[in-house]
Formats: sequence, structure tokens, C-alpha cells
Amino acid sequence: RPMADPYYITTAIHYPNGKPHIGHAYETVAADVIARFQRLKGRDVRFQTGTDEHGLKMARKAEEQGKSPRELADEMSGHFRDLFDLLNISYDRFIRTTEADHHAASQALWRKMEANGDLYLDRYEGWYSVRDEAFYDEKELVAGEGGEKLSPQGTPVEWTVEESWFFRLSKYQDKLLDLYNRQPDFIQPDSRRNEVMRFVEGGLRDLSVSRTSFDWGVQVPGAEDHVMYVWVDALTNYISGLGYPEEGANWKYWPADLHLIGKDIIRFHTVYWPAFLMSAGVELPKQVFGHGFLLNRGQKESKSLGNVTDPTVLADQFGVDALRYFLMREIAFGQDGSYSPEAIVTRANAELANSFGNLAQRTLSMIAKNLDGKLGAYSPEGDDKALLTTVQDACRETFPQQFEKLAFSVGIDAWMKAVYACNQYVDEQAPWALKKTDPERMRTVLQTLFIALRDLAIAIQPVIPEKAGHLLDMLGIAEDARTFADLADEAWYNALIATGYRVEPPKPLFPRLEQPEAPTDDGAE
Ligand code: ME8
Repeated sequence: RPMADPYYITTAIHYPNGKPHIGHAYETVAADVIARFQRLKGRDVRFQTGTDEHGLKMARKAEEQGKSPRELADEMSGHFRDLFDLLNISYDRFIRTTEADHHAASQALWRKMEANGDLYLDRYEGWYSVRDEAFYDEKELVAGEGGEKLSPQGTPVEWTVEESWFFRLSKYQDKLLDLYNRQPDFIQPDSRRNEVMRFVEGGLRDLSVSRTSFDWGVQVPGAEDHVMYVWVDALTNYISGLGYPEEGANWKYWPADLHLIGKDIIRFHTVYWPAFLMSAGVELPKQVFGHGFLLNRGQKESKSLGNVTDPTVLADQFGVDALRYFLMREIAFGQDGSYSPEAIVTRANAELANSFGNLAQRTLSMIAKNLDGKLGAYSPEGDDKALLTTVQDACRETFPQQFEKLAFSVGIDAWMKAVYACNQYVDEQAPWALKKTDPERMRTVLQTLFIALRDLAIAIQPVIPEKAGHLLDMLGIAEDARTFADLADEAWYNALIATGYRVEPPKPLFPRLEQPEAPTDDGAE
């Protein structure tokens, strides 16, 4: 076999100043779906996620709780790791920015930028939002309800004056615009690209990249009283996780194929990060995708609204795969979307339990019961071939094409239509009635459905890995024959029956979920 082509995907690294929320689950599930999809397409995937542990936000939160920032980071980072294990996130590295190799990599990148003449010492005077860990120009600020100044994200800002190292961002304005023009898919979706282009065209000012008023961060090499601005070290995680500055075994994964992030941090990833890399002489990532925000019944989750939902609870209540399926199916990726427990249950019951699960359940039960689990040689007729063509078009063409474009809901929609076609075929062919009238025809119908289920299960693995895996086990498909390339192998069925494989009575894949009581509006407002 030829060497697999490397594919590197990253999520944002999450602030562990509190427990993970649904937005963290959403982004990381999406990245996991991509990682699994690319693996099934035969790529040599590396997938990195982790926690962003430095900065004033962490330092202040720890102080509030009477802990050291290190204690807070250890505790909360553990919650992220637990959540990602629960959600079946197949990361290769969970990076913590407090790790020694990350500090060394950040300092190495800093020295490169310094050697290139892009760092100088001056005094910073301006607005800073601790919540966003971001500097803002006066002209970017908006007025709050009481007239107070807020960041464009609606967070409080404070006037900051301190000695600081600066990065010559202004020098990179034309180079960045040139990058966006030459490589239109460097920033996706297009709406985000336009937003960034307008920002850069508006003029770039040099960026303050170190702080002296606190010490929770990576030390600036040669300036002991400075720590790096948290975003400088945070962005570096994408290469420190590959062993930078050494170009060792994992360096083959750079440049990253995809930095998957939320829309609120697009500027850091498409303006600052490529400028730092250009300065340090490191290749640029191929694409940054800014996904939309997940809202709770249309509202942003916040402590003051009392609507913060622990994703662990949702996964425990509805099942990990039902939650993963909902997140990828419900929302057009790139846009904002809304979730609620009722919507999760409605979607999971209609599509997973009543359609896909029911299809698998009735097909495999009838094979176990009416055929004693034995499939036998297959000779399809017109209707059977037509159904398989529908299923194969969806699973082998539309689904992977749409997933390649990160249009997950469109791909899943095509897959679901194929499931519906199978259920319609069962109803029309009525194999239970054929049992007495035409047992050979019944066999062909059940074989057709069995063959269709294999395509359906293989394709949907990235989204619902555990349940699809159980189904493939029940179908007798070997673990090393479940990739998109294996779908094209038409000899699998005869090979399987040649082994004498017998279908066991199936166990239900998806329990029907109970619809939670919708909250009433009484007393709201
Ligand atoms: O921004 N819906 O960390 P973070 C969808 N440490 N995505 C959401 C979301 C929501 N409601 N809320 C947040 C940081 N996100 C930095 C990143 S990367 C070098 C450093 C996304 O914990 C958000 O857009 O605030 C970001 O991509 C990720 O969750 C982590 O957010």
C-alpha cells in the first residue's frame, strides 16, 4: 500500500476557566466527525484538541476561587478531557499550554519573529477585554445599555497602560490581503472571509504581544518580567503539538489541513496567526473554518439567564450518538443554530429509532427468524437493484462529497433519504407476507436490505461511531473492512456467506426516547 496522505485537523483550545459547555462539545464533535471521515477515506489523520490555560482570564478566575491558576487549570482541563472521552472524541493529542514542550515551542517561535526584526519594545495604552483576551481600538467599541464601553463581542473592556513588546502586524497587511486573494478558501465560509478582508483593508496596527502586570504565561525569552500575550502562545499550540521547532516524526502533518474554530475568534486565526507564521518562516495552514454558534432555544447560554446546560447531562440523558447525530444533522454547518432537549428527542426518535434503527431491527430479526440467520446466494431483480443504486449513490457519492465540503447536514439528509427508501421498499415488498406465498422472493428482499444496511452503516460511522459499529458487528463486517474504499468491494457479500456467517437475533440500536416536558412560558419576563 502507498503511504497514506497526512491530514491534520485541530479545534480551538478551550479556556478551562470553567466547565465545558455545549459550544465546546459542538466544535469538538464536528472536528471528530471530520477526523473519522478522513480516516475512513484512507488519510493518515492527526487530530489535536486541548486547553488554553494562560492569561488574565484564568489568573483572575483562579484568584476569585482562592486557587492557583495551575490548580484551576488542572481541575477544569480534566473536565474537558472527561467530556471528550465520553463523547468518543478520537483525538491524537490533548495539548495543555502549561506543558513544558509548549513553552519551549512558543519561545522558539518568538525568537524567530524577533530575529526577523518584527518585535520591538514600547508602551501599550488602550482597551483590553479580559473575557475575550483581546485588545480593541476605540473605534471598535460599542456602547452598553448604561452607556458603558463594551467590546464588539459585548464584553467589558478596561483601560490598560503598560510596557509591552509589539509585533509589526502593520508590515503584513498587504501580504495577508494577497493571501486571501490568492487562496480564497483559506478562510471559510465566505461570510467570514469578507469580514476579515474588510478588517484588514481598514488598516492593521502593530499588536501588543506581551504583558508585565501579571506572570501567568509563557516567559518572553530575554525579558524576564514579560509574559507572552496569551493568544501568541495559544496559537502556537498547533505547531508545538507536532514537536516544533524540531521537525521530527510528526512534522509531516504540517501545514494543517484545517483549523476548526468558532466565528468569534476568526481574526486571531486568519490575521495574527498567519502573520506570526510568515514572520517566523513557517508554512501557513491550508484552511481556517469559522463555524457558527450554538444557542439554547435561540438564546446565548449565560449564568444570568440560568440556561447553561452541561453537555455531559445531555449525553447521559439521550445517548452520546443521539447527541452527536443531532448536532451534525440539525444545524447547517457554518451558521448559528439552536438546540433544546425536545428537538434532540424529536430528531433522534424520528430518524434514528423509528427509521434507521427500525430498519436494521426488522431486517435482522426476519433474517434470524425466517431464514434461520442464513443469507445464501443473491440474485436480485429490478426493484432490488434500484434500491441498492439509490443507497449506493447516497452513501458512496453524495454523503462523502458533502462531508468533504463540511456540509454535514446535507450529507446526512441524503443518507436519511436512502434510509427512507429502504423502509418504503420493506413496506412495499412486505417480506412477512412473502414468507408463505414466495419464500425465495422473501429471501431476496431480506438480502437486498442486508446489503443496503452495510452501505448505510459504513457511511454514517463518522457521525455515530458506536452505534454504526454495533450494527456492522451484527452484519458480520470485519473491523478492517469498514472504510469508504471497502464500499467499492463488490465481492464482500459472497465472501461473507462463504464463511457460513449467521445473523443472530438483533439487539435494538436506538431506544425510543421519552419526550421531556417542554418548559412553559409562565412567569417568564
Ligand atoms: O476562544 N457555540 O476558547 P473558548 C459554538 N481559548 N461554539 C462556541 C460557542 C457556542 N455557543 N461558544 C464558544 C477560546 N464556542 C480560546 C481559543 S485557539 C488558539 C484559542 C467555540 O473556550 C469558540 O468559538 O472561549 C472557540 O472556537 C471554542 O469554542 C473555544 O472557546
